[in-house]
Amino acid sequence: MNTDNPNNDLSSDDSANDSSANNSLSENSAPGHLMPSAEDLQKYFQTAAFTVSAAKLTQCPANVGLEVAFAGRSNAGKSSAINRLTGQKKLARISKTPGRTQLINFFGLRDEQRLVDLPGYGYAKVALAKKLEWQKHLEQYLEKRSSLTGLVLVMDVRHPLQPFDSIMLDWVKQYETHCHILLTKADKLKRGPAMQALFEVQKAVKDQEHTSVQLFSATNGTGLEEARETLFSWLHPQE
Ligand SMILES: Nc1nc2c(ncn2[C@@H]2O[C@H](COP(=O)(O)OP(=O)(O)O)[C@@H](O)[C@H]2O)c(=O)[nH]1
Ligand SMILES: [Mg+2]
Repeated sequence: MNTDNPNNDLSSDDSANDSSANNSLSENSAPGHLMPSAEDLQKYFQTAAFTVSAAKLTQCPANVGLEVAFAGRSNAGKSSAINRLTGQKKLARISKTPGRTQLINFFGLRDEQRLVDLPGYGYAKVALAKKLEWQKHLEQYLEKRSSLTGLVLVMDVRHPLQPFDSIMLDWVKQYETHCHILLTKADKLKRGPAMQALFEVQKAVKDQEHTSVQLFSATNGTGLEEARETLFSWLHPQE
């Protein structure tokens, strides 16, 4: 059954398209973790609703409950990933002008759980001073948000592990946050090259604790259920 939001014109059955379910390091679902059905996961993420945009830490919602933040270079596909995960085509505005918005966008799920769209980085037209200011705000966010339970690091599968991504991976190590890498736009590559990219990134992060990686596509739903399961387990640590 397809219970996707009517706004979503990607009308294919999510689970049928999830062709990469076994492709990731499978360290995300703790033993005994009760995982809802694909349909219930979809319903859970569909409850996401925009809460607030923050230009700095003091404007963020109360630091209670748990949240998962999406980081990545401008244009990597963060907003598209959030839209696909929540089954809401227009939730996180997909910008055709990369780097324009420098705001942290919060989307509330049920029970003080949130998804957070962090500002993009790496767009050439953003001045250096702006980039440094952004970096300061982002680091403050990562350091001070005790409700931050995990970071989704979104990379274009065709250009993974850029300098920005390495900075993020260092911070993940420093702040001991979970990290799940989405190698997105997997629909742009044939299976062979996509798997090759997956193996390379897996190899690069194999010594990094609490870090996993998978293929993803906001366009055709590759890896959708796997990503939802990872985020759900982070947001429900006791279940
Ligand atoms: N083919 C394909 N294009 C994608 C995918 N995800 C994002 N895009 C495109 O990449 C561009 C940037 O996406 P966006 O979500 O705005 O990136 P953000 O800057 O990281 O939030 C847009 O033109 C999207 O349509 C995907 O999985 N497959
Ligand atoms: Mg965006």
